[in-house]
Amino acid sequence: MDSPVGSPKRSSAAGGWGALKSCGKHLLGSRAPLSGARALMKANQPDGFDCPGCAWGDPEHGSSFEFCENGVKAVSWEATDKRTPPAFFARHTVSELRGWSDYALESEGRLTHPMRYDAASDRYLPVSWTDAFAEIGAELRALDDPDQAEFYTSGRASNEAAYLYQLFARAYGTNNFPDCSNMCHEASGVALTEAIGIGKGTVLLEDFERADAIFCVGQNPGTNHPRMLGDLRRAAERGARVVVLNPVRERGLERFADPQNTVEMLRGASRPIASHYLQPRPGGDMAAFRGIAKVVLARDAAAVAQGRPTLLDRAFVEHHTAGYAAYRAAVEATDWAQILDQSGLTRAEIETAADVYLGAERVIATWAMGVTQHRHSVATIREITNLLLLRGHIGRPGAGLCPVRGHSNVQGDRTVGINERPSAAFLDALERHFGFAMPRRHGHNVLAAIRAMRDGRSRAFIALGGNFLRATPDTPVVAAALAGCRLTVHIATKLNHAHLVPGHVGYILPCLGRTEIDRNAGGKLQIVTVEDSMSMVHGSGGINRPASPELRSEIAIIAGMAAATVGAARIDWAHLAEDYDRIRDLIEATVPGFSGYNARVRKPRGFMLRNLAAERVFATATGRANFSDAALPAETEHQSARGAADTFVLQTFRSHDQYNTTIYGLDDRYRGVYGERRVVFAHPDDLADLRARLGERVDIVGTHDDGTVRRAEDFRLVPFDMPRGSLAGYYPELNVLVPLSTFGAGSDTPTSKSVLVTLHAREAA
Ligand SMILES: Nc1nc2c(c(=O)[nH]1)N[C@H]1C(S)=C(S)[C@@H](COP(=O)(O)OP(=O)(O)OC[C@H]3O[C@@H](n4cnc5c(=O)[nH]c(N)nc54)[C@H](O)[C@@H]3O)O[C@H]1N2
Ligand SMILES: Nc1nc2c(c(=O)[nH]1)N[C@H]1C(S)=C(S)[C@@H](COP(=O)(O)OP(=O)(O)OC[C@H]3O[C@@H](n4cnc5c(=O)[nH]c(N)nc54)[C@H](O)[C@@H]3O)O[C@H]1N2
Ligand SMILES: [Mo]
Repeated sequence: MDSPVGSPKRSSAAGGWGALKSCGKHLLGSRAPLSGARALMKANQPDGFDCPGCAWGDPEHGSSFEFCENGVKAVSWEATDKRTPPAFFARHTVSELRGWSDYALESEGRLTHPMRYDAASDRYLPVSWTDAFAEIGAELRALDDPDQAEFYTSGRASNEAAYLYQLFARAYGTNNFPDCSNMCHEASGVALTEAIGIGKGTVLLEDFERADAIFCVGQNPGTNHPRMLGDLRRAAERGARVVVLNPVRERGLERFADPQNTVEMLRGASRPIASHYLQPRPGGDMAAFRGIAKVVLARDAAAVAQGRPTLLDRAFVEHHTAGYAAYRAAVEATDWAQILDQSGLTRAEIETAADVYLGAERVIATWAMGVTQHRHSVATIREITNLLLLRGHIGRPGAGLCPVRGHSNVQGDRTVGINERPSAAFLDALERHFGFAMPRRHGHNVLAAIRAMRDGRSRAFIALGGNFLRATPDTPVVAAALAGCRLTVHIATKLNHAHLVPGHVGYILPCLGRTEIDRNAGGKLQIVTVEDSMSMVHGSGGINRPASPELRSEIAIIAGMAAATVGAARIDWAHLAEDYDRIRDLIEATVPGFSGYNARVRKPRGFMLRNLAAERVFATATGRANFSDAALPAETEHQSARGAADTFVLQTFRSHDQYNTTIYGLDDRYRGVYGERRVVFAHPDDLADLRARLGERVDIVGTHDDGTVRRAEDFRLVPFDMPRGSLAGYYPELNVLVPLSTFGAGSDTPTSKSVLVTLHAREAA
């Protein structure tokens, strides 16, 4: 039987009853119906915890329960009553567990005890916290140079944990902070810092209530930021235009039934979201935005020539920007043939998008991984920014730039100092406050850390959460790099594959999750804080009983390792871990924007960090917002694929049932895939041809020529509404195909959305 093409039931919308049914299933399936349901009522509430799902902002009136199917999955996955205790590790060798799927490993439930790898029995054995800290400290002290240690952060860590972690690593002597954001929104941080002087977005949630046009580029909010759909939908209902750019037809962006709207749910009604759905070729967004700008500038020139008023915000361009003339020249020099070929859009589609842009008083542009994970991502984000600058769509209500962040606190972790290239000002502030010298050498990001471990230059790997093995490119290389380390330490809630390639000395240290109650020895409840995509900082306190009495908070674990490594003479780590208010006082003293921190985070919605760009103060070298006059890439991956026989450009994205490397289930409901993950989506015409030549199931082979053979085996072909010559499939399974040697210019982000591959018939078994 043929698989469904595109959305399985064209009429059915995203959200709706499917979402409700799925929530029930996940609550029951995680065996956490009670704690899970109780926890949900407290998600994103003033007195509850920040949802460990996405980084979308919380509504102003935090009293109404914001419903989100994938938030339910994130919460119930953590609040499960399944456990992975020492007895589990006694039953299974590490070699055996390496054969398990990501899904099977995490399905075992929460880790309960600190564990140390025992090479003789190839098992993890329980260990005391005291012994663990002592050995980790001794191992770190024994390295020749602190720069031989890597301190990885995953973006779920709270501000307090992240701050203490960077303080530990810097007191130890290194700036090696590979961070999940290196694989995520790094290009946004780099591009926006160059363009507007701050590596963050400039809009608030309220701005979505006032925008006339929203360009939603390269993201799939129906799955990855479901609460954003509510804001897009309300905007669409008011008559705002929502212009989607996505090579793939994502159902959540087409229609959405709000599960929080009882009337709608009973009527089975749903509302359209996108007013315009453009399907560029992969990597074609820079060309698409260049095309829109070309139309805008041509119309402006015509208007001015005819004596009509300019279409641009001349005052803004003149007083607040630099580089306009060079940009205008670059746009004029870009030829339409290249714009149309790279973008894959028609001239008419681009003209229509320009009409929407010109017809709007207030424009917001949002984007995520479809934009950031290409070679020319920084240039693409600069081009999106260029377009907004032309009519002054920054620093006024209802308008601005909105990179939609991934992990719930990835933005906050950066704010409080997780940065391999810290500013001199930040290091100066730390030195003034703590009275000792901070390391000044720039450290490693993710790719540099992998190379250093691979080549034996780095010998210790510490992870504050995450799954470094499965989230990174070239999985076998990273496995060998981790296993070759002298020391590996994973602070984690659940077992994953990164834990199964231990170094010579290997630890798993289990921690409290965000949903759990965290009390200090004196019984005082502790809260942590996080920053969302809109730079709002707010408190988060757990409500569930900890999964095991042995668990410690991330902060307590970092403090324990720090004391054992660098001693307590300069910093009293235990004292800080005793009361997180003390860590917040340190943040306030050393990071700008946090004055009155402890009082302000206890207000219902927290507080907004000052965002100068949103006030039209641009902290760039020119003191203005900078246009970029970059040329289009000489060739996009899609163009090079067409030049090579049988070659496709493959993107790796998320299914509806996963959170990054955490797999909640095997369905991808909005794309009509059930019970499997080894699928590869293709245009129906490409697929018919491939099927005729190769059969139902194929192997995927990377063609990037750097001497490494990359092969992912046994994927089922599924037809989908997407451009010819492109393919799509799920991360992390396809990370074996993503090369370490291709990355974004200026961002070093792996090119997870544009991998060159060929497809092959399955070799007869
Ligand atoms: N439930 C859930 N929520 C999550 C996550 C999760 O895994 N599950 N992950 C979190 C994290 S860390 C992040 S970073 C975000 C990720 O959020 P998204 O960026 O939405 O994640 P992806 O699934 O990678 O989807 C990328 C989208 O970009 C499109 N795309 C691919 N290539 C191109 C291109 O060249 N141009 C354009 N215009 N579009 C393209 C794809 O078709 C797809 O729709 O979500 C966060 N929230
Ligand atoms: N091919 C491809 N690769 C990608 C991407 C892609 O789109 N395509 N996306 C990239 C992106 S955007 C990102 S952000 C990265 C994600 O990379 P990571 O952040 O490293 O990966 P996660 O899957 O989010 O980490 C999951 C693990 O975190 C641990 N964990 C969960 N909750 C907690 C907690 O509260 N505390 C602690 N200490 N640990 C916890 C659990 O043990 C769980 O197994 O992957 C990147 N990799
Ligand atoms: Mo991310």
